[in-house]
Amino acid sequence: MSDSSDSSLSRRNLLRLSGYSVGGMLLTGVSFTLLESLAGKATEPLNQKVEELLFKPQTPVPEFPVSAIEPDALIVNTFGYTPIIDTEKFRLIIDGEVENPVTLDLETIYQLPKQSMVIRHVCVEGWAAIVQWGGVRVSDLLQLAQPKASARYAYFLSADRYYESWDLASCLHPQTLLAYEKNGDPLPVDNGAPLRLASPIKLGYKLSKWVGQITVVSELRSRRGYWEDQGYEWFAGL
Ligand SMILES: Nc1nc2c(c(=O)[nH]1)N[C@H]1C(S)=C(S)[C@@H](COP(=O)(O)O)O[C@H]1N2
Ligand SMILES: [Mo]
Repeated sequence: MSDSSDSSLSRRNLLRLSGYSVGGMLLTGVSFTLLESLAGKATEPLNQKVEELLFKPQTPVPEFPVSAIEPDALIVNTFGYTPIIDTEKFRLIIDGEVENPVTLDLETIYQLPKQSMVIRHVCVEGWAAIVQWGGVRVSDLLQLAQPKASARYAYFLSADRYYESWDLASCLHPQTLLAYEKNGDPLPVDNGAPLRLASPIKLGYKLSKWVGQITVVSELRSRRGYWEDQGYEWFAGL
């Protein structure tokens, strides 16, 4: 970023990120990329394929009005155990096929642009719920880490050992969030606090709760997802 920048938003975010250094060497690059994404400008492409995905406008799914929220319809669906997470010590790790692996605390994540949406959550077991989610776009988080040319998928690893893999385009969809709010309140632990996936483009089992790590990969591993490995469909698009 040049010193002659006149964007106060950019300066603020640069300072905020500087306060939560993710490592001296890569700080400038990380901030630069975030600022460029906030400003809506294309950086000099690292590579065509990932950059294409990062900036390709993806069709948003129509949202519901706030009045359509069904506060009691979201059924807690936890198959293993509910992990106990110390939010002070919590760190989100983004690693794998990225130029800049990052480790982010929650304060840093809360300072990133917040996205709110009212969408339908659909569980394959035959129920659905209209829910409002607030959180950070996964695309903004991946921008910080700068996926390499080889990046094609991302694994979302959860504190209860739940795991899911997604195609990168779905990760980068503007309505794919790591949510920390549900229906205007802080996300309850049973629903995946401090961070859970929310998106109108995937079935419920893709929407991992208690996400602590995003690992970008070029090839899917033999284990693709908690339910997928038991025969459920991998793409699971809505
Ligand atoms: N870590 C984790 N994530 C998970 C699950 C789980 O058991 N563990 N269940 C999935 C399923 S099948 C659904 S429908 C939703 C349910 O989200 P909720 O419990 O917030 O309603 O979480 C998904 N994400
Ligand atoms: Mo589900």
